[in-house]
Amino acid sequence: MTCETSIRTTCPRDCYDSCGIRVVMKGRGIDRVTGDPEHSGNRGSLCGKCTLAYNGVWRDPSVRLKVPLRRTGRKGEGAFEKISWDEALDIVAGRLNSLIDDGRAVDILTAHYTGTCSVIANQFPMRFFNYIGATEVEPDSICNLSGHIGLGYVMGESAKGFDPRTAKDASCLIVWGANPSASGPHVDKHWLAEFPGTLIVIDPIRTPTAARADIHLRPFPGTDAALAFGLLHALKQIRRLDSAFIESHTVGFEELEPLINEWSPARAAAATGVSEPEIRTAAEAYGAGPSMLWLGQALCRAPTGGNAFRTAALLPALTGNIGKPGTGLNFLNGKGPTRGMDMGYLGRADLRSNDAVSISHMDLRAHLEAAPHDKALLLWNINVAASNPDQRKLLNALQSEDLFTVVADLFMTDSARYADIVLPAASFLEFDDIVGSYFHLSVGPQSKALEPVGEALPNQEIFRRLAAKMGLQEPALFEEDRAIIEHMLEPFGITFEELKVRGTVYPETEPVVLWENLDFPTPSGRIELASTEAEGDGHPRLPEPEPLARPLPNQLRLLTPASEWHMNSSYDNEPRIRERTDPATITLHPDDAAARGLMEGDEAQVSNENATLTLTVRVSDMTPPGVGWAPKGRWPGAAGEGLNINALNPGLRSDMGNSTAVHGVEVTVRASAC
Ligand SMILES: Nc1nc2c(c(=O)[nH]1)N[C@H]1C(S)=C(S)[C@@H](COP(=O)(O)OP(=O)(O)OC[C@H]3O[C@@H](n4cnc5c(=O)[nH]c(N)nc54)[C@H](O)[C@@H]3O)O[C@H]1N2
Ligand SMILES: Nc1nc2c(c(=O)[nH]1)N[C@H]1C(S)=C(S)[C@@H](COP(=O)(O)OP(=O)(O)OC[C@H]3O[C@@H](n4cnc5c(=O)[nH]c(N)nc54)[C@H](O)[C@@H]3O)O[C@H]1N2
Ligand code: SF4
Ligand SMILES: [Mo]
Repeated sequence: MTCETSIRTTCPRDCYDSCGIRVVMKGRGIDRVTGDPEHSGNRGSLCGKCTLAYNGVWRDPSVRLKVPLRRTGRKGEGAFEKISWDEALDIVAGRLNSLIDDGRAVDILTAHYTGTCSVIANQFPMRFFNYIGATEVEPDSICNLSGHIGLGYVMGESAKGFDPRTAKDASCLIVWGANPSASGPHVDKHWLAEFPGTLIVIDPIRTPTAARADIHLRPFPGTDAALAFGLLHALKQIRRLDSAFIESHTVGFEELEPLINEWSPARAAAATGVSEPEIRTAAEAYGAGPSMLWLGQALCRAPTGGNAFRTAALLPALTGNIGKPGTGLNFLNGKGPTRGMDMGYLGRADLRSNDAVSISHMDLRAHLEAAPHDKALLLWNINVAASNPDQRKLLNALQSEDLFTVVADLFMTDSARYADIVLPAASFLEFDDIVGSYFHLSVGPQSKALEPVGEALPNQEIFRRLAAKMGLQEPALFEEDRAIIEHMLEPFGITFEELKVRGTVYPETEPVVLWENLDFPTPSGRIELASTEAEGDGHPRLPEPEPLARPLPNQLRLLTPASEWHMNSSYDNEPRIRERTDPATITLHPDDAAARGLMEGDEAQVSNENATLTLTVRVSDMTPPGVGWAPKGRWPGAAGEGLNINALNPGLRSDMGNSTAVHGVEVTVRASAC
């Protein structure tokens, strides 16, 4: 009989939950990957998608990339031959060295994001790219950069939120533009379900999270700032603005106040579609306090997303809901700002000898099309062919024979099909690392449970070997994982061996009150309601209430947020997930469906000037009139058109940081011809 043993590890996906995982071993192999019953966040379960993927394609050698590959056919065709690591790295090193020798290091582009969020595999390769002086495609520009910038103007810091454990002290929580029922299912199932006070969800869609709320406000997408001003007006009327806090800890109230006065709840109701009584009820609940505010990542993915963040942050700032138990706001909890981890050590920006250059994901396609055409593009932890806007043109740009593309991934993704060289990456079950949650203030081990499949290597090892092939001498490029892990754990006084035994730990055992000292790293040292810094960057001095224009009649705003069954585009190649998610759908309000003669199950043509997709219609009032809902995450190559929902996004930019405004996309929907 073979005895079962188990290994504790942590899920490193880009997810609010950061679940504790128990890998049950039988002999030397994995029997099953399950949730860690002792983890306070997930309490023994994993989400459906990870349960299927980690016990499916992620461990299936017949699906994983196992050896380096060299392209033999046309780009995009998917024809490759096996080569050795030596050959593959020789080819890549040769191309990169020749660009560097010609003084063209900036024509080496690195695009990466959160395929894995374990700290070394997520950041260490940037040592290599910093050292050689490559151009970085700004990672957050595909996700939430506008939110970071907008919130930064107000608070001076965007990656320091509330400690979810202080929820026990709160009487009200607003979840604004987040849908944890999909994006953080255990936060939703446990933390939110157990929230002791009034839960307000602000989301145009009646998500499962919104359906459970005490109050669900449904502003039309892009009208959040008007709603925030209406709430502030109502709070002022019921004398819930905290004059003493405003006086001591903020600047600019006298400039802001006239705008608040102008935006009565009635005016905000007309602009947003949320009724005046709903605005007043929500203001009363939030104003009673202590109150918390969760700013979801979708809130900043609108053309006015940076402004929406600035405006929403006025709620805690003007009601004094900050720096006390049960208060505060949370966008993301950065591991550096909230746990003292030395994140800069991983990527070592100081190794650069040239000025850092970066471009936005919104400009990637145009940048590839522009001369010189013989650039090098290295993609790791990312699947641009599925996730980026301007999909048709991007795929076209990736087809250029002049471009030299290298993709490191676990799977033959659509992006990998366009690569000249494909490198097999090891999964989180196959190497040690550290995972820090971006919601909870916890840190967990990523523990190696088995040898990498085939010849796959962790990201960090791929770039160590490439640096060696290129003849680079800088010792930092070769630092071993164990030394890095020790360095990263220094603030916690715990060894990696201890962390693996204990599983997820909270460096601070008691709930932390973030911003307790009320010292804000803004230019004034106070919360900036009016911002000279924003003005200097070309933005309005004050947050603006004006809503985004509604779509033209006959058009719908398209929302494409997180799906319950996908992790961005990861997992679309898991057959049991496909079964649950096929066909690709768009959900329409009954009135919008009826106006187009569409019924449940019909095929519709969803189009704009960029593309036309065929999607199956779902009819439900979970979607408000004027909005279509079609979650992200499908592989373009899996659809008949070879495109996914991102073919409909021309690369819309938000108001700040040249960052994505994917939720500003507009489409027409009509019945497919019989
Ligand atoms: N329409 C629409 N588009 C969106 C969004 C939206 O809301 N709507 N959201 C945007 C957002 S928020 C984001 S963050 C981006 C995300 O977009 P991406 O960063 O492209 O995320 P994924 O599609 O999950 O691709 C990550 C890839 O990393 C691979 N991977 C996993 N682990 C490893 C590893 O250890 N090493 C390597 N080398 N690879 C690994 C996975 O197999 C996967 O192919 O998409 C954006 N695109
Ligand atoms: N299952 C799963 N989990 C994920 C991901 C995934 O793809 N799948 N992706 C991960 C990543 S990269 C990220 S960034 C996070 C994102 O996770 P969240 O922060 O939850 O953000 P989204 O899922 O993009 O959207 C959340 C909600 O915002 C609403 N929304 C859209 N536009 C607006 C608006 O203008 N105003 C308001 N008030 N609401 C709006 C949408 O209807 C949606 O229900 O999730 C992470 N977790
Ligand atoms: S993706 Fe999120 S919910 Fe699923 S196992 Fe990982 S951390 Fe948990
Ligand atoms: Mo994201």
